[in-house]
Amino acid sequence: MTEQLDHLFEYFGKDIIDIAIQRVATIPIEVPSWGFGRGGTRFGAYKVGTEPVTPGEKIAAAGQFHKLTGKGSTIALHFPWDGKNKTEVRKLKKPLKQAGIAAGSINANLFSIREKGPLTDTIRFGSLTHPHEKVRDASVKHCIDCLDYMRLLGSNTFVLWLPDGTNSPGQMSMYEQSERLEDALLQVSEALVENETMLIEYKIFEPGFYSTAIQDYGRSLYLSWLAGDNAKVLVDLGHHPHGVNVEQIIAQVVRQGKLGGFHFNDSYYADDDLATGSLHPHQLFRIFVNLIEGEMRGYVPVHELAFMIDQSHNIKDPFEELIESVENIETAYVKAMLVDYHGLEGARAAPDPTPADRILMDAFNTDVRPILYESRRNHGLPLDPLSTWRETS
Ligand code: AFD
Ligand code: MN
Ligand code: MN
Repeated sequence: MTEQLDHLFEYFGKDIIDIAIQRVATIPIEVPSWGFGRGGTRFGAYKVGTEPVTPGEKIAAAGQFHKLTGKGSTIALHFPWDGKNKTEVRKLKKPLKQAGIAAGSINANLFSIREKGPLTDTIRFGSLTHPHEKVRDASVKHCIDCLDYMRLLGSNTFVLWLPDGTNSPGQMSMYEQSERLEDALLQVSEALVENETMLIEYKIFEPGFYSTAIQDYGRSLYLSWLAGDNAKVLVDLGHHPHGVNVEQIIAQVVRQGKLGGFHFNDSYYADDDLATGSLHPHQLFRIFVNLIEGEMRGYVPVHELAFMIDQSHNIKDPFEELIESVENIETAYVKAMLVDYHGLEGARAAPDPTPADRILMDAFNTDVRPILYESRRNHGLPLDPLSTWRETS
C-alpha cells in the first residue's frame, strides 16, 4: 500500500495527494434519519426486522455509522416523522448526544396525513399551493414549526421539498399554483434570521404526474432569489429528467452564489434513490470537478456546501448501502482533486479538447483507494468500513 501511495506521490505530486488525503477526511457528508430505515415501493416495503424504527434507534445507528466511516457527524431529520411537537423534538437531544452526532438539516414533511388539524387527506390537492387558505396556512405553520425545531436542536439548515403538483390539466391554474407558492414561501423565508439557510429542492415529477410546483432548477433558483439571502438551491441528483447536464446546472447556480447543497443518490429511470455513484460514477466525478473549479474561481468553497445522502434502500441493507454511497462519494471527490486543473485550462484555451479530456480521464482512471485508506488510517477509522461492519455486527 505504501508503495502505491509512493507511486501516486510521484505521479501527481506529494502536495496534491496530501491535500486529497486531508480534504477527503474532512468533507462533511450528512446522512438522513429516514435512510436508516428500509424504504418501499408502491408495491410494498420488504422489511426484514433488523432496521431501526424509532427516531432514537435511527440516531443510534447514525452514531455507529459515524464511528465506522467518520462521515455522518450530522443527521438530517424529518418532521413529523422524527417528532410531532416540541416536547418530542426536545427528546431527540439525548440520543444525539449519546450517539456523538448533531442534528443536521431539518426537513419539512408536507405529504403525510396528520392525525389532527387541516392537513387531512385533502393534502393530496397540495399544501403550500392548496386551493383552501386554511390548508396553505397550516402548511406554512408546519414549516415555521420546523424552524423552531431547527433552533431547538442547534441546527441552522431548513430543507423544503414540496410535494405539491397536479395530475391533470384541469386540476389547478398554473398561475394560481405559482402565486400561492410564492406567497407561502415568503412567509416562511421572512421567519428566517441571519445565518439560517433554507434550501429549496426541485423535482420534475412525483407525486404530481402532470405538473410539479417546483419542477426544475430554474424555478428553485428564481424562488431562492425571491426569498432572499437565506435561501439557496438544493440539487437532488435523482430529480431531473433523463439526459440533463447536472454539472452545468451546478456551474450556473454556483456563479450566482445560490448553490446550497446536494441530495446524493443515483438513478437509472427517475427518482430511484439508488446508491450514490453505483450507476453513474463519472457523473459524480464531473460534479465534483465543477465544484472544485468553482472554488478555484473564488465561488463557494466545496466544504461549505451541504452534502446529504437522500436514498431509499429497498433491497440492500440500508446501513451497508449508506457505507457504499459514502465510499463512492469519497472516491469521486478524490478523483476530482487529482485533475490537473492548470493543464486543463491550457488545453481549453488552445483550444484542444483531446488533451483536455485525457486530463480528466487520467484522474478518473486512477485507483484512489490508497488515498482513502491513508485518510482513514490518519483518523483511526477502519480501512474497509463495510467489511468491518460485517465482521462486527
Ligand atoms: C422525497 C423527495 C425528496 C425529499 C425527500 C425527503 O423526492 O428527495 O428530499 O422525500 O423529504 O424522497
Ligand atoms: Mn431529496
Ligand atoms: Mn427524491
